[in-house]
Amino acid sequence: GHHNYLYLAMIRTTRIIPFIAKNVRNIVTSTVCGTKNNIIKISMSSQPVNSLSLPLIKAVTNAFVEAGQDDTCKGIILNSSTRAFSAGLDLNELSNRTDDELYIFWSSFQNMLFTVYNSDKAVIAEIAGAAPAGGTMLATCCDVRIGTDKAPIGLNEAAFGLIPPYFGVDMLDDIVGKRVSWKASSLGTMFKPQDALTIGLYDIIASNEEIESISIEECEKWIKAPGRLHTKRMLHQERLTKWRAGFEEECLTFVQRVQDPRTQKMISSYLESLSMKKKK
Ligand code: CO8
Repeated sequence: GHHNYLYLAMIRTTRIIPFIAKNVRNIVTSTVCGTKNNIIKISMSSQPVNSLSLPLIKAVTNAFVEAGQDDTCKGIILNSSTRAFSAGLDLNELSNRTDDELYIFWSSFQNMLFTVYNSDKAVIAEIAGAAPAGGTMLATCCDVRIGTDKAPIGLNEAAFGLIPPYFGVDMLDDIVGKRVSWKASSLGTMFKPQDALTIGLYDIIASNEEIESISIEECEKWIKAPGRLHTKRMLHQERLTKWRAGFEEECLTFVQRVQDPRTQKMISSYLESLSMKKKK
């Protein structure tokens, strides 16, 4: 609305560095960077590990929408200012919820991934910490993934009893090929960074010190290719069409799966095991 317009006007005229996306309780910040100041860095900062809660999902979505509306912005770098890139879905969002809450959650999650995947900007994922499950999905919706040697990545759902969503597997298929993707999603494999590089899930491995500058360099390389945008639109068309057509049914399937008492039990014991780990 009006508020948004003023906010965008502020970005265009003053380019204050860093500016904070206002509507998001500071769990996501957007900063301008790059040699021409035409890259927006979107940093997720929901402590401790950027698990994807509804507010974080909405904040990431808004940050991408706002960057998308900024014509001076040519590229986006998505990163994290916590120790993980993202711990995937916040499993508390799946525990003891109503059908409506789950429906809203899953449509918001899908909407975030579409928004990232559908972005016209050159989008780089700068991954300096773990990116399991939903974290992987966020990364695979970007054009390029740059990891560090401290950043395992993979659809690990099956390793603890959940089913990865079909669109997450689709995205992985497109990057590493069907056999590698199907095998990894069935076993719930978390790839070590070097292995992720070998299969093409990471495009580059960088040191912790260099990852920021390498991400900018890579983003500027993508920005420079004159045919990049139309090629991206062409290549993404098929997935987007399938995704849009299946959107609502996917939400209903999700609600059903999550409400299954076995799933509920599994989620609570997994959450418990995560917090037990810490007490050791
Ligand atoms: N959800 C909720 N809380 C979490 C999550 C999560 N995904 N991940 C971590 N936390 C919590 C921990 O319980 C811990 O809480 P507390 O401080 O209260 O004990 C806190 O965050 C910090 O976690 P760690 O101490 O484990 O932090 P580390 O730095 O040691 O490790 C990791 C970070 C590697 C990210 C680790 O936390 C981890 O492996 N987390 C689990 C990741 C995971 O398996 N995510 C999958 C989520 S499922 C998903 O994304 C897709 C589901 C598909 C749909 C299903 C349909 C049926």
